[in-house]
Amino acid sequence: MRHEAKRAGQALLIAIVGILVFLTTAGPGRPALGGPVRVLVAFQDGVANVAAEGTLLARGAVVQQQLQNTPFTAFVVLLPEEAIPALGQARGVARVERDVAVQLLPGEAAALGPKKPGPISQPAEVLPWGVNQIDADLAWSTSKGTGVKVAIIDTGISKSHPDLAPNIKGGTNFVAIRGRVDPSKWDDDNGHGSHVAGTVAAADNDIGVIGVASQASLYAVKVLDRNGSGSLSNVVDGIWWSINNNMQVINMSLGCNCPTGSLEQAVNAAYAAGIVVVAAAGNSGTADGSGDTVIYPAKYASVIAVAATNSSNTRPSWSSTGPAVELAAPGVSILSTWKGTVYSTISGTSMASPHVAGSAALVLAAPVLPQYDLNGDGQYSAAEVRAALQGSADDLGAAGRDNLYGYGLVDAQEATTGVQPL
Ligand SMILES: [Ca+2]
Ligand SMILES: [Ca+2]
Ligand SMILES: [Ca+2]
Ligand SMILES: [Ca+2]
Repeated sequence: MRHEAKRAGQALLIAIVGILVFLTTAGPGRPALGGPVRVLVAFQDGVANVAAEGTLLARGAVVQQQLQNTPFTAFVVLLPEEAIPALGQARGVARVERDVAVQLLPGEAAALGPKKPGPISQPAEVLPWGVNQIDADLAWSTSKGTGVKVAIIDTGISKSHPDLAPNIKGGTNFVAIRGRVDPSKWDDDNGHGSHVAGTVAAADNDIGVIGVASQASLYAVKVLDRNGSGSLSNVVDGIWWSINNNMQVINMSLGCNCPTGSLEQAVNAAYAAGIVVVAAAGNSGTADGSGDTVIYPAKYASVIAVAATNSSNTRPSWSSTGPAVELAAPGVSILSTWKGTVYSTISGTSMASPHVAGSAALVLAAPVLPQYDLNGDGQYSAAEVRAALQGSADDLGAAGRDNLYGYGLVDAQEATTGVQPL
């Protein structure tokens, strides 16, 4: 019922938005005044939709959409920038934040992938170098991540790809097409999300590639459009969807320089709910590796920030650095699945992150190792999976944890089996 009410309300509000004409006050030589900005308004627990909408309308906010998965009422609205502070003070309002753009990371645009459909016949299966480099293949006699639920918060996942289809178990969509959001339209129209999904869990058959966890269950959470663009509010809604749908691992190969309370709250809630949250550290590194260039959400303490390495276990100059970097994984010239039925080789920390997400899936489906079962209850919590990934990582660069590689190269074999490769 609540869901139906939300949808009906949304339809009405979209109609209202449709008849509005926004006046711009910008003129030659004058700064824009009073132009509406997109903001995410989260209400305190227990504030009902009707009360929330009344508060918004009274302050001139025009509702664009309602978040569908948050345990509290939240709307995306258009509002003059100068009205933000007053709305933030209104009764029942928890936070008001700019609904900034969230994107694929620089250098990972769709144009990098093949544009035409590939051949009908599929290529013979190969083991991608990155999957080999982290010794995932040496973990497979112990675990293939069977049935572990991994949410890919990205551009969708190709429904038709024969190397992904066996492991795709569901999905949802937050991207509007012609003003309408259809949750069933999570097919990938960009390619990036399918690439990430393939590194996590491309099937072990006789075609294409093999993912780190070839029997994990993939869930497409489409928050980025065909150009790789999306909004903070959709990422936040996607994280809450993942919590509500009992995901065990979240991969976010996306981000921005956008610290916001709503994003931090969502990833913290996911981690508290037992989800291993993994994200790309960013492609904003400096040549000498100086500076703190890790993006959000990777930068939050509840998220595993993953930097990139090449086949020589060295950081490419674009891989972001800083105290938040937790692990490193292959991110240069990574072969994986693409949209439609084809394959693509691309680079980025977006490609590194799913090597770690897949490794987390392997650990979650493996027998519990006493050295990582910190509280001795015979199960792995998200924090214990994290401890396993950190504790087994192979140190790179400066001795011990550092700002370029974190704890080092993720070691899927040792994290899963307890056996350190030779
Ligand atoms: Ca395959
Ligand atoms: Ca435990
Ligand atoms: Ca190791
Ligand atoms: Ca190190």
